[in-house]
Amino acid sequence: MSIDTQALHKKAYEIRQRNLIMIYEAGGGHTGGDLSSADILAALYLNGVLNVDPKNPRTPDRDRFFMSKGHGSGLLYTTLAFAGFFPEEELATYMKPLARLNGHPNVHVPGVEANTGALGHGLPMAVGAALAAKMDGASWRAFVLTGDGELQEGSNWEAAMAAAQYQLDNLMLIVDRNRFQMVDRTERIIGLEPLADKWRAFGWSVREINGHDHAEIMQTLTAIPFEAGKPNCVIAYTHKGEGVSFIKDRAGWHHRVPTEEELSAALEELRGADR
Ligand SMILES: Cc1ncc(C[n+]2csc(CCOP(=O)(O)OP(=O)(O)O)c2C)c(N)n1
Ligand SMILES: [Mg+2]
Repeated sequence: MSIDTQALHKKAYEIRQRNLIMIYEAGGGHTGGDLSSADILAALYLNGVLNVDPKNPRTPDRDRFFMSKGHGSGLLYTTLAFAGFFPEEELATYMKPLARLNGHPNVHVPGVEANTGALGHGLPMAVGAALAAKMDGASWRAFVLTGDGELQEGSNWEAAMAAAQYQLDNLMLIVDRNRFQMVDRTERIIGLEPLADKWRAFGWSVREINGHDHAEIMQTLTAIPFEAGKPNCVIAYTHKGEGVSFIKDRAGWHHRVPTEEELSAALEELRGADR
């Protein structure tokens, strides 16, 4: 690990800790999926993958990021706060009445590009954004993170065809391939494999990575475009609940909130890995 990736690993574990506290205080949230995407979000926002300015979040030439797995709003907000888009203290208002930190991403929050969470809509939006950049001759890129279960939504595959048709090599889809959806493993509900081959067949350039390895994440996300004229797909193999042994790979933790005892045990584990 280089110095940079070590620092990023530490940040991702700090995000996980703050995120779990937020879910506990709110009495709601999506624990397993937040923990699985934390390393990817940390790389995007805290290590310069996305060209965004927290002090000027609407600057026209910014990269656009769509959190298509919008149930991960807690993770998105925590990362945006860590990146400086709004004060960390606001995280205490997550899911509180009249607060803007809603249970799914809300465009009124600085840094949030779109309201998402009805699964299957982030990729279509990102395709539109990437096409707009091409039509404007602009150099910004569109990134989107989907869940793997989310890919069972047919809208993704319509968007996939459009992206290839328009040669959107300024578009990057990252799939959080944690192999679980809400109640069970994806392959036991509507199987996705061979997932990489499906994207290739749809005309995309595909790379498969360990979604918890910061060196691999950084190398891959900064390599856009993988091939001129082709949209980019990163299948990031992750674990739902990564970082906490009693949450990891357990379907029951999709949206379970930790008890006080579970929270302190989880924080202790996360602090131990925070090196
Ligand atoms: C259209 C739609 N259907 C159902 C839901 C309810 N829902 C929220 S999360 C989820 C499971 C998503 O699984 P996955 O995409 O694999 O996400 P992750 O494992 O990263 O949490 C479901 C069914 C939704 N938000 N939107
Ligand atoms: Mg999943």
